[in-house]
Amino acid sequence: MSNNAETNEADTGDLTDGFHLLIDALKLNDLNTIYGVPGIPITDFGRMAQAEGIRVISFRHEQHAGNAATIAGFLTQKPGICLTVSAPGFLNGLTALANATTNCFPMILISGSSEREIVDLQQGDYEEMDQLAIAKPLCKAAFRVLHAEDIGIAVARAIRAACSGRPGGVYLDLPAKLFGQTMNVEDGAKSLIKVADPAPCQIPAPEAVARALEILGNAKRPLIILGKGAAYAQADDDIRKFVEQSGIPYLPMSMAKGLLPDDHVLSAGAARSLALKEADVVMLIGARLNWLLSHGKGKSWGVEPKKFIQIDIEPKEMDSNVEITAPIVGDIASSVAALLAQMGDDWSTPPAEWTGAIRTKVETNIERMAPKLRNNNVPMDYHGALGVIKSIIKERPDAILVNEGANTLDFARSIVDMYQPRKRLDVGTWGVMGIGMGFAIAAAIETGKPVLAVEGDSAFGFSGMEIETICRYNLPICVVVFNNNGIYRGTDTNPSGGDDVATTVFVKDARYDQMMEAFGGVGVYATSPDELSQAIKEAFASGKPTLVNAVIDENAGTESGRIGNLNPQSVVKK
Ligand code: ADP
Ligand code: TZD
Ligand code: MG
Repeated sequence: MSNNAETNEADTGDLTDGFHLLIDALKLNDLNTIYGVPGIPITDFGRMAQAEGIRVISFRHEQHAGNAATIAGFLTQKPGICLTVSAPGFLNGLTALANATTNCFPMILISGSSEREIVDLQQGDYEEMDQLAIAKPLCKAAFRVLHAEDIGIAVARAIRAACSGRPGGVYLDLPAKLFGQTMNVEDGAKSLIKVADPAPCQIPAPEAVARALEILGNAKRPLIILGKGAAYAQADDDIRKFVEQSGIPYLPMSMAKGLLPDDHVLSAGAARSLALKEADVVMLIGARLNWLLSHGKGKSWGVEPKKFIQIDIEPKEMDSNVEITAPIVGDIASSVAALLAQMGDDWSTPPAEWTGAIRTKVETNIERMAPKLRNNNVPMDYHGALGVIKSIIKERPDAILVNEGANTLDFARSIVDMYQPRKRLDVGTWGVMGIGMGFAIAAAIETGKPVLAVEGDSAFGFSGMEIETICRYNLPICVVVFNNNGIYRGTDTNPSGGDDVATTVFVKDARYDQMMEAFGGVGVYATSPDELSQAIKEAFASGKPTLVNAVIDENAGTESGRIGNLNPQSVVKK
């Protein structure tokens, strides 16, 4: 303990401690919700935080609390806070911390830890682990606080690290002893920091903007790709204005859907292959040229060389996969505003031949898909079931759609139109299963909007126990489990002919709806599109926690959904 934190007994009336300094530091920075799991040494901290008006949402497993914090960060631009106990709880939270960093979402994992002296001498403390060292490679920054007087600084640094530049995960290590350290109240208050401007604008260089406009203006077949960085930036009006004034067709990445409505006349969503293949200039706004865009090269990008323009706050992102002819390093809000300001009245929209070709393709593809989406097959296929979800989101564009699975994800992404920004939350950059219930819970808590979680039966299983959390907090969440009896399909057989079932299949006709009923929620067993539609509508109307077990034809899916090509192939013939 430092001198400042040392106090004598006579002062007890005017004392504060580590518990309260942390609560005050969070509140001072408008961080009013904590997602976590209680236990030594943070149980009392959770209680005190609740007593002091912070909303503390207790989960059944830290990974889901961490996922909730992560998506809260995406939705609000404030770091989501996840609170875990030492070693095993901390480790359970790490996947979410790493996922936050990978997806560029601001999040702070705060974990209690064991006593430094014992950990460092490896003397076998309760839940001993050198957590700081383990967290470091998985986040943007990691800090340990040893003195109560440093809590204010540590929280400020954590916020800045999470939100500024490219956002990401931050780890804050709080050894048990810290919480009980005392300090004079006034000195304590003075030690806290209200972070001014946690995500400072990064204004792009005017030359960079001019270079980009020059290339874009001379393009014959330009394309804009909007990524989840653009959705995160909350520059919705300017992004829409820029797309519309430029007259350039755009493709939204998964979580950028709805930034402009998917039925917008410039949306190339339903002509993705054509747009990527044929474009001569591609402008990326908050989207990386990673695996989700085939690294900007190869078959899906056509034969003709392209020029790339990229807006990103992270300078090192430029040229990471292919040459970026016109990098615009800056925050998206400032960069798009600068583009609009420099575009000028003489801007000429792209040749009608290009926009017309895309439009025609979009219309043909939508027309071709329409009858499939209206099919009434029982058991349902993905199209029949998602046709229902598509209509429901059209009626309730303010609802938030959470989505994970393989076929369940890929079909939903292309079939279900989104109309408002940040309404589609999914597996993100990693394609990670298990985000479902954590994302759904945070979406409901942070926005107060109805949430529809469309989940593969495997995907749901990763976070399924959190439906108890949903019921406990009585959240307006409707979970729809696309139950095809397994991973990708329910039809695989054991190649050895042995008694064990195949590795990808589950118990047949499992009743996930009955799980929800076990916790007092509404469970519905739906076999037809009509039943599915009615169940979701009732859930939205009542706001009650609901789980619809949607029976999907176990033959309907394909291996790995749309990314089966990523599976390695064995050369051994057996
Ligand atoms: P998607 O998966 O939708 O293609 P990515 O996660 O690959 O999107 O890319 C998001 C990009 O957005 C990241 O490179 C990140 O640095 C960038 N980014 C995030 N927020 C901002 C912002 N406010 N301004 C500029 N770039 C941002
Ligand atoms: N574990 C984690 C954490 N993330 C993963 N992505 C996987 C495993 C592998 N995986 C996928 O990529 S999709 C998926 C797994 C297990 C589940 C697909 O089955 P589903 O969806 O039931 O959710 P469909 O509709 O049956 O295809
Ligand atoms: Mg499945």
